[in-house]
Amino acid sequence: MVNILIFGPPGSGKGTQSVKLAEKFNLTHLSTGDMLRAEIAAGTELGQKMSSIMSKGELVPDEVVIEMIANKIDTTKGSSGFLFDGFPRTVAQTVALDKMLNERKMKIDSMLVLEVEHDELVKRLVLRADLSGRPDDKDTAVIENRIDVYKEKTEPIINYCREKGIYQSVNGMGTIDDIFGRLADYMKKLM
Ligand code: B4P
Repeated sequence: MVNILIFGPPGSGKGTQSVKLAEKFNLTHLSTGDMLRAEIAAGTELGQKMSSIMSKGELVPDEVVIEMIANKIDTTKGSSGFLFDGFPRTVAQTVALDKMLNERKMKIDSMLVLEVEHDELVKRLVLRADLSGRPDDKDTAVIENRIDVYKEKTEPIINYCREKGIYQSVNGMGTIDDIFGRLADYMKKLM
């Protein structure tokens, strides 16, 4: 089993690259953003509660996403590893993931951090808004808030992973294929 965190600010290409990496390396792609949007689309009680938090660009409560991830890990059979996309987003989520994996005789093997300039992040998300219809992509003030939340609550995870010796920075600027090539090179060393 190889378990990887794809990490980076909103718009850094986590979702885009995770789909391609999961296919190439036969990993199970777990995106908490996708899981939450599926709850909203299905009109569940949880989805209704989370919708207003997400449309403001704030993080949903830790316990909600931790439970979602634990369920997915336990119900996925025959996987050769997990690619975590958009999870963890707080140090508390990271500690919970570590514990969850340890209890199941697994660990986080690497954290690949996509580095992208601020203006490029905003540009990508504004462009995506038309296609995605996502309320959190439509408004530049919400996009800026998401980037601020990332810096305040999510970026501290980098130090946690650096201390564990699993942090790897990756240039996230350029074409989707260029970035995929860089990520795939790191992945090959881990497989
Ligand atoms: P996410 O779904 O994770 O949203 P995201 O940060 O915007 O990343 P995403 O993967 O979608 O975008 P990507 O960078 O691939 O989360 C949404 C919300 O859910 C959060 O704000 C939060 O409220 C909640 N949530 C999710 N997980 C949570 C957690 N663990 N805890 C608490 N709350 C949580 O790509 C963006 C765009 O750029 C795409 O259109 C893509 O085509 C384009 N792009 C990518 N690479 C490019 C490139 N190289 N060149 C040009 N365009 C590129």
